[in-house]
Parts: sequence; structure tokens; C-alpha cells
Amino acid sequence: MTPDINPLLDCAVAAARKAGDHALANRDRRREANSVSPHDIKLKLDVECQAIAEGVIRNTFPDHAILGEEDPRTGTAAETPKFDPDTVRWVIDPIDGTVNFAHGLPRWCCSIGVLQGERPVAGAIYAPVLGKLYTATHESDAMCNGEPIHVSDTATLKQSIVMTGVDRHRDGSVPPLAVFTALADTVQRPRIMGVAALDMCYVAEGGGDGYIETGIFLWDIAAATLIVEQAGGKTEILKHEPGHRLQCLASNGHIHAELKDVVLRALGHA
Ligand code: LIP
Repeated sequence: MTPDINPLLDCAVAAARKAGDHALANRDRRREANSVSPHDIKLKLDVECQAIAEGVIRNTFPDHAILGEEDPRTGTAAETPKFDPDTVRWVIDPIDGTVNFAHGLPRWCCSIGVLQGERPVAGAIYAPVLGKLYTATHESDAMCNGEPIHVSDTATLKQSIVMTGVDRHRDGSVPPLAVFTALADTVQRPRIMGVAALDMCYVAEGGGDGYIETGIFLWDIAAATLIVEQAGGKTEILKHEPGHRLQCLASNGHIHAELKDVVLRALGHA
């Protein structure tokens, strides 16, 4: 059964705002870490913000499933389970762009996606320093701060800005900048800004034309894929890997096939 969508969106917005505002109010604690690895950092504020978002969701929907980036059980699963098409699941990235946040850069956000089965049905992405709240449901337009947004009409890859990341493939088979290098030869400008959810929101509002990461996670993109689609764009999961890891491509639709072709070539698949 399809759940009533507006209460889900309202709750996603409330959770994203409360968690994001907590991170903002505690910016002076941004370097307090639970662990630091060569290319990543796990912050105390990540865990606090996730607990805050979960609290908001559980208050309204105590029976719904929650998948959070900072949950100690998350990411250890060898296989990502398939969900019943009626199951409602909340997918939380409490601070996407953690490294940006830890260094005091303004580009970070809290992302809350609501999935029914495998399908995103509502999402909210809140970037407190930028003062932006992106929202969408599967029944309504994508919005930024309550105003409808739309993807660009850029027609070719060579006229496009495409955002990507530094993708460390688990098996080491592809160099971390393989896709970036291929894009640099093809698009007007590639960009690495370190926040998947916001990269995709830029595609949704037409500031960028495409986004590709080949080592990203469900919590980074759950809300953003819906926002791109409802803004008139196209998203595609090129590959599912264990532990909620994905290869995700998003675009304004016009450049989709061309972008996918460049990516697959860079990965050695074409
Ligand atoms: C980050 C992403 C970023 C990606 C990083 C990382 P986190 O998420 O948003 O775009 O390149 O590898 O996954 O860890 O800051 O939530």
C-alpha cells in the first residue's frame, strides 16, 4: 500500500533541519573524531546528528526501518538485503561532506531519503551554511526553499559541467581518478566538490549538468536521486555492490547516454 506522502516529507524535513542545525550550532567541535583513516574521518557530530534525525523519525513513525551511515551495524553486511515493496525505510546521511565540514568548508548537508521497497518516495537535503533546503516526493516537483527547480537544457557533454569524486575501488582495478581524467578530456569542466547529495542537487537545479561516482553509498544518494528525477533529470544505478555501495550516474537527461558511454569506457567496460 502506498503511504500518505506529505507526513513522510514533513518528517524528513524536520529530521534534516534538526540534525543539520545541531551540526551548525556545534561547528567549533567539528574536528572531534571517533576515528581517522587515510582518506576519511568519522566525527562525534556525525553520530550525534544521526541520533537526532532518528529521534525525530521514531517519534512519528516508530515502526519504520532506519538505515543510517553512522549506525555501527551499517556497512558490515556482506550483501544488501532486498526489501519487500511495501516496507518503508528511512536512509540517513547525517553529515554528507564530512571532510568538508571537518575542515570548515561550507559545502556539507544532512540528507534524509524515504524508500518504499527499493523506490525513493520522499527526500529532504538541508545545507545549513548555504541556507538551502531541497525537497521532493514521487508525486510532486523538486523544490529548493519552496520554489520549483529544474535541470539544465545543456545538450552535449562538451558544454557540460560534470561533478564526480575520488573513487577508491575496493579491488584496486581502476585508478581513483580514472573517471575524472576521462571527463577532463571530454566535458567543459569536471568538478570534485566532495558532497554527493549536493552535487546531485546542483544537477537538479541546473547549476551542473551531470554527476557520476563509482564508489558511493545508498545514504549519499537516496534523497538526491528522487530530487533529480522530480526536477526532470535522469538517474541510473550502474552497479550495486555489497554493503550498500553503488555506482550512480545522474544527469539532465540530454547528456545521459553520452556521459554513461564515457564512464563505461573509463572503467574498461566498453
Ligand atoms: C562523501 C560523499 C562524497 C564522496 C566521498 C564520501 P560522506 O560522503 O558525499 O561525494 O566522494 O567519498 O562518500 O562520507 O561525507 O558522508
